[in-house]
Amino acid sequence: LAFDLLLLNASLLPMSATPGCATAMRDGALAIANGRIEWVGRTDALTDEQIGSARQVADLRGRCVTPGLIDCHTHLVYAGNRANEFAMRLAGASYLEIAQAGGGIRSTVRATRAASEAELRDSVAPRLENLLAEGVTTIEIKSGYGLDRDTEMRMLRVARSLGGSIPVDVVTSFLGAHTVPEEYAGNPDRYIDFVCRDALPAVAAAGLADAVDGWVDPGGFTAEQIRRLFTVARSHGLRVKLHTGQFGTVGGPPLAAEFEALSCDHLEHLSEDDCVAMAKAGTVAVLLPGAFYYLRETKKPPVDLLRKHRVPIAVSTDSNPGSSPIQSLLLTMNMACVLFGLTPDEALAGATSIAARALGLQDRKGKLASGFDADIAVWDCQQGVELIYALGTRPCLAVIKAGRVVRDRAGLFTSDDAAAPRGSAAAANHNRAS
Ligand code: DI6
Ligand code: FE
Repeated sequence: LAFDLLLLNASLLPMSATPGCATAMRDGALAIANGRIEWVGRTDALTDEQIGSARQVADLRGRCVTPGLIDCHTHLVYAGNRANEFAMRLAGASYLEIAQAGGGIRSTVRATRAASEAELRDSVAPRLENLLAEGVTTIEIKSGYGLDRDTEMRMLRVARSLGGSIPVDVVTSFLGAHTVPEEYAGNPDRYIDFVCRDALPAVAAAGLADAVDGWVDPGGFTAEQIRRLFTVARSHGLRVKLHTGQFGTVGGPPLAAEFEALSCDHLEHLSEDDCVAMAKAGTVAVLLPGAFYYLRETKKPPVDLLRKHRVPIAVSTDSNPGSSPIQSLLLTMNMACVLFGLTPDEALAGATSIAARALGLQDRKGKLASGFDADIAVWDCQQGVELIYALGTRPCLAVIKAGRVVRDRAGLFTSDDAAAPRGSAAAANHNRAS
């Protein structure tokens, strides 16, 4: 069996045991064939013949290799920005006050409704590029800035189309129940009727959503309103997830657990009973330290309780124009450690294997293991903790997506080797290394 691509002498962070990923496997090797990881082991376990017959070989000389990062909660498709609200909050206004005065999510809804599909696509591409430059290979993108049927569908079409033109897997969530739009002001139940009877069925029929999301919180919807939404989601065979516990406790996690939600997201306000229910349902806790940071919150998610009850913890940017205008998953992982007290191990797992689980992709993504998708990042460091320790260092050297080298900033895969006759690739690479 010939490999398409062989990585040699890497410090591998396979993420296959949780926790325990900070210690890299030294002198690791990884073989790729047909877009999948074929084999993971030690370089000295490979025969010369195996190395010689690989189509392409790269000697990574001790550099870290992780699964491609996964950003499992973003609102990346939107028009306009809310820099003015950032300034207002710095001057003392609160996020909920701004929202109640017609700003907040509704302000982005106005801009997004006015934007064409092409305009939305053009504005999201550079945001996505910023995430991908840091080794992200899978991203979840939500709707939720349309809040009418056509704009919600336009957002989801834009999100879906990105995966076709950019080397990234995009998973979509329908977030029609993000907030009550202006035209339904004061009538949240009537708006939920619309979402359940009109928007969600249309989205489901068009195959535009992989999951259904909502917001249960003070300032958002009630658990009873979202129960109606989740019931309709289930009737369409769609998994659910929930924004909840950002500003208070109003019954989000138990509802999510009842519907075996993929994840509950935010969770600064979370009780021990909530943790028990989530653990039992297999629901992932997605922590969003960017929103905590930007809104200058002080109440942190109860990480000790999540650990105690073995609720899997993921970390995500929540990238959005209001509460978390962040296009860096590495920065977010650093925040999860510095602000919330996650260990570097937990933050790495939270942006790989556990993030995959939050998207229902745990059998294919987020680990370096045989049979998994060959989505891989190569880093300019020797240990995983270095990815989290420093800020602003651009440590991602190369990205492999579905077995193909799609980014190679340091020429690790450049290819006098690829052009060389089979059998001499390893030798050529070793020569250059010396
Ligand atoms: N929580 C969030 O963090 C985003 N939505 C939500 O319910 C923020 C969305 C925004 O402010 O535009
Ligand atoms: Fe969010």
